[in-house]
Order: sequence, then structure tokens, then C-alpha cells
Amino acid sequence: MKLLVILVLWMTEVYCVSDFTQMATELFTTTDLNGDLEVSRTEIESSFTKYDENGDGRVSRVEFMDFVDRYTPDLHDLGRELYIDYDSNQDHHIDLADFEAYFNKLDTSGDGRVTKDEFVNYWSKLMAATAHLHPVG
Ligand SMILES: [Ca+2]
Ligand SMILES: [Ca+2]
Ligand SMILES: [Ca+2]
Repeated sequence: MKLLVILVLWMTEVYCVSDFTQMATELFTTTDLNGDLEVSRTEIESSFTKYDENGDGRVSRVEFMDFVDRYTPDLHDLGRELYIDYDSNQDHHIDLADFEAYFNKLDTSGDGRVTKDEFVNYWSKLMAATAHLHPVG
């Protein structure tokens, strides 16, 4: 009986981990616009364009949260956490300095390139760490 419980727990965990990897992989696919299996600084910048409602090249907290609430209201809490993560210098705007910091965070090997593995690895960990804030997991 005990073994069964442990087995079920273990399976749930494995299932969740593969879910996070899948979510991270999907996010990679939408970010890697030219499909070269790497994410460039330009691609990161482009991935934020959709949030930049007034087109000033920066994403304010209000712009970001408006977008999240409009398209994915269930992810409101996750969005709030993600904004804090993206806005690395905490000036309440996501702009070039933050894109650069985000790129460097993703580039764990420090070779100036963000590979699919690095991206998926970063995001699956982030998804797992914020599992209590989103419906998956
Ligand atoms: Ca690319
Ligand atoms: Ca803006
Ligand atoms: Ca900032």
C-alpha cells in the first residue's frame, strides 16, 4: 500500500516535469522566429512587442498586466511574478537593459548564444518554481 502511494506520487511528479518541459518547448518554438534552434536578442525583443501597447519600445507593468488579463486571465498571478523576473533592474519598465539581462540569464554557458536546451531548461525550472501560480501542475 505504501509502495503504491509512493509510486503514484512519483508518477505525478514525472508527469508534471514533462508538462513543464512541454510548455517550455512550446514557448521556445514561438520565440525562435527564424527556427535556427537558438533565441537571439532580436527574437527576445520581438517577443515583447505584443505587450508594448503604446509602441514606445518599453513594456510598462500596466501594459504587461493588461495584456495578461485580456488574453490569459487565469495567469494573472503568474504574470505578476514574471514581470518582476523580467524587470531585472526594477525600474517598472521592461526595455533594452532588461532584454540584455534576460538574454544573459538564459545563456547559462555564457558563450553569447541561447540554445534550445538552455531556454527549455530555464523555463521548465521557472514553470516548476511557479507551479502554484498556474493551472498546469
Ligand atoms: Ca532563432
Ligand atoms: Ca510601452
Ligand atoms: Ca527595467
